[in-house]
Amino acid sequence: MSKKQKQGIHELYSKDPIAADRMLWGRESDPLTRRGFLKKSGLIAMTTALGMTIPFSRFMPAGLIPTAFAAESSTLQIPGKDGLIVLNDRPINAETPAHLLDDDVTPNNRMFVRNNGVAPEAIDPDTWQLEIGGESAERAVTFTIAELKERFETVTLQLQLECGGNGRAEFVPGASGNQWTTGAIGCPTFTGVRLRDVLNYCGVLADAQYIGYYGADTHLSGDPDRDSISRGVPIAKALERESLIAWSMNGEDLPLQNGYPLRLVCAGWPASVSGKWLNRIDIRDQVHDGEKMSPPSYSVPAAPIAPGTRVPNEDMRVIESMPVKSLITFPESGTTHDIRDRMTVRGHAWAGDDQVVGVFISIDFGATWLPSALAGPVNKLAWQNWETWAQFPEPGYYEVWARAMDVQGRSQPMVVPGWNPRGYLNNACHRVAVQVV
Ligand SMILES: Nc1nc2c(c(=O)[nH]1)N[C@H]1C(S)=C(S)[C@@H](COP(=O)(O)O)O[C@H]1N2
Ligand SMILES: [Mo]
Repeated sequence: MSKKQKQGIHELYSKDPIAADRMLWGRESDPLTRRGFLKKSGLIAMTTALGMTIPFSRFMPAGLIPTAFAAESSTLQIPGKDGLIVLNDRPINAETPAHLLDDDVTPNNRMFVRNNGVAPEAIDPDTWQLEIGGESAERAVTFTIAELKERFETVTLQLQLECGGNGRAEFVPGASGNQWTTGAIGCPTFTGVRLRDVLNYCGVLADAQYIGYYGADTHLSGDPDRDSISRGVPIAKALERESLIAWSMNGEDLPLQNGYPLRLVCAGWPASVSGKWLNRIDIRDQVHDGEKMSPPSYSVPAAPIAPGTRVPNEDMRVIESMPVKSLITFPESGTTHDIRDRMTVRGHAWAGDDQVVGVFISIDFGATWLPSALAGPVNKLAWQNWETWAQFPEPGYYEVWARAMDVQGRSQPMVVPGWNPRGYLNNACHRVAVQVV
């Protein structure tokens, strides 16, 4: 698909999205009920902009903007990160385009970066200290990284980290914050010690409720007394076998931007609970009250609300396990495909603390779904790989959609779910554009 083809409607949408929608879909279209059809003039405008027909246009949900029109952003470079899209350079935030997440295990140079503050400098791993304390610790203990390695069993697990705000860019009305599309997710292997072993060594008192982490990054204001972020998890999650204090990612030192030399990994929950540049963990006798721990941070309304509604903090709840989701990592969106060939479609799927039991794809805007071959996770809280193929009936513009279902029967919505003020938890189906010739 040429850049020029994409630009036509993208321009139309960026100038006046409401007028563009009205022109294409007509007034009567309702994106929530999916009633209403593409107007004939709308179909003509869309196919003209795309430069090709849309064979399954009769199934397009009302208000759908072809994913081929998604805007492309900057390619500023972060050392050690190749091809990531930088969303913000202070603090540094960068996401990974879906097709660069094709590896079963996310390489270090493809792992997204989400910073709330400024990464520490001049780090010496030999003198780095991790202090364990808090009201519910029997005794406070300080460890060097060498002592952690010496004293506790070393484990390596593949663990998925997804930012709670991944997908935020799709909410309407928009939410402020980094405009993540689909790339604030990754699943590298981490090597470290189990958090539970370290906590038990220090002694977890019976009244322990939560753990809270502290990191060595500095607040954007430069104020040394302010934490950029200090979150945590309930004690049960902290004591899970998969919760790690890790010094290594894919067999190498953690990349600086991913928390070198030490980080917490509590996978399956918003990645904001996985503290980077880790230098302190408190065992708390109450819900941890660190920076960005309480609503509205990393919180959603306790009950559904209309888009755009203001929600008082007391009506919000802190996000725990993340919802079921999937990503198409091959083909790359915008690809051109020969009609004679069948097209391999593959990607990953994950479901917070749960397992994924099925991934389906659609090439006709969700009218019909094809199952994929889905592998089990290599260990609990790792994403799962899936693969299938599609054959197209005629040339034209298609979208491949993927939809995963978790073990509890929960599935991804085809439209953006549950609007919330901060734009968290968008687990709508991933869509890639394909031009069949
Ligand atoms: N110390 C510290 N830990 C942190 C953060 C941070 O800004 N500082 N960001 C959190 C958030 S919001 C996310 S999504 C993940 C991102 O991890 P990554 O940058 O390694 O992908 O780290 C979490 N841990
Ligand atoms: Mo995050």
